[in-house]
Amino acid sequence: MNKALSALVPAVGLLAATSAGATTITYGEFSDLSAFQQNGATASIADPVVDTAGRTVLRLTNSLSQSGSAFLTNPVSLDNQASFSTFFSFRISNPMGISDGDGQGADGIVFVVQTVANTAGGSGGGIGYLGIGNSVGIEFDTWNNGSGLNDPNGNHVGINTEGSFNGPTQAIAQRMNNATDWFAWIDYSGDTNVVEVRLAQTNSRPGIATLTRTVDLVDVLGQTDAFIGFTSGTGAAGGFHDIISWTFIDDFDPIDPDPDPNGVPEPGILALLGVLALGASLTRRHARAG
Ligand SMILES: [Ca+2]
Ligand SMILES: [Ca+2]
Ligand SMILES: [Ca+2]
Repeated sequence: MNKALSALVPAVGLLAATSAGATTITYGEFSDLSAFQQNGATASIADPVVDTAGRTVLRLTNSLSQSGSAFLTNPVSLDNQASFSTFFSFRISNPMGISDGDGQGADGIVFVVQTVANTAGGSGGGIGYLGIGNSVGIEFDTWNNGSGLNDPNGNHVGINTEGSFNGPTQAIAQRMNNATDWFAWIDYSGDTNVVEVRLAQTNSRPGIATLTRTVDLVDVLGQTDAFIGFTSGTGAAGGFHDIISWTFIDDFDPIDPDPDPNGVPEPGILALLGVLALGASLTRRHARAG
């Protein structure tokens, strides 16, 4: 209950208006969870949580047979054609309980956009998302529940609506239960109604989306105010499900914290590289002359 009350305090310091009028919410770490409504198992996990890498994280679940979630108490306004871009890193560690085809640990994490802040959905294969209506949920699912929950295997991403695992899904080759950092990007354009999800093991934004789905977000939500956050679930298998960092922009503005050094540089960078190359050339000539 204390958590619920403290979550009513707005996180003024975390909000920053951009030049385009969009709002950016950034958590580089999670030592202050006062802006969150924590539900279910997440509310029962004492804060702050420091992971084995010394980082203060948002731990959603930490044991077997849990359902938990954390949503920002203040809704975001999706007035910019309902578009948004978000980027977060997560880690799933300490696998426990039984195993599926790819090994131990379950059930994953879901990034959720919905219309209320104080809910957590079904445990286990529900990943804390099952049953949350008027929602879009991007799942990072680590347990194979089979066709009953539309799981293609035990390690995949999916883009769902209405608290139902209604797909599509994309299998991920490397186990997400591997206790390393994962990086996820979710972008939604209200102009095209396309949700794009990207998943990588580095923080360089992949050029190609891992999975896409056409969704009319405002139609699904029934409103433009939305609560954003994360859910998780565990069952006879479990693990520590941690969000390490998170950025959310209430406009279509794809985030790339570490542009690919092998990619095509910006024109300004090309000019700088030209100056550096000239300098290097002059240095070589000088060296030869000496
Ligand atoms: Ca599953
Ligand atoms: Ca699934
Ligand atoms: Ca699995």
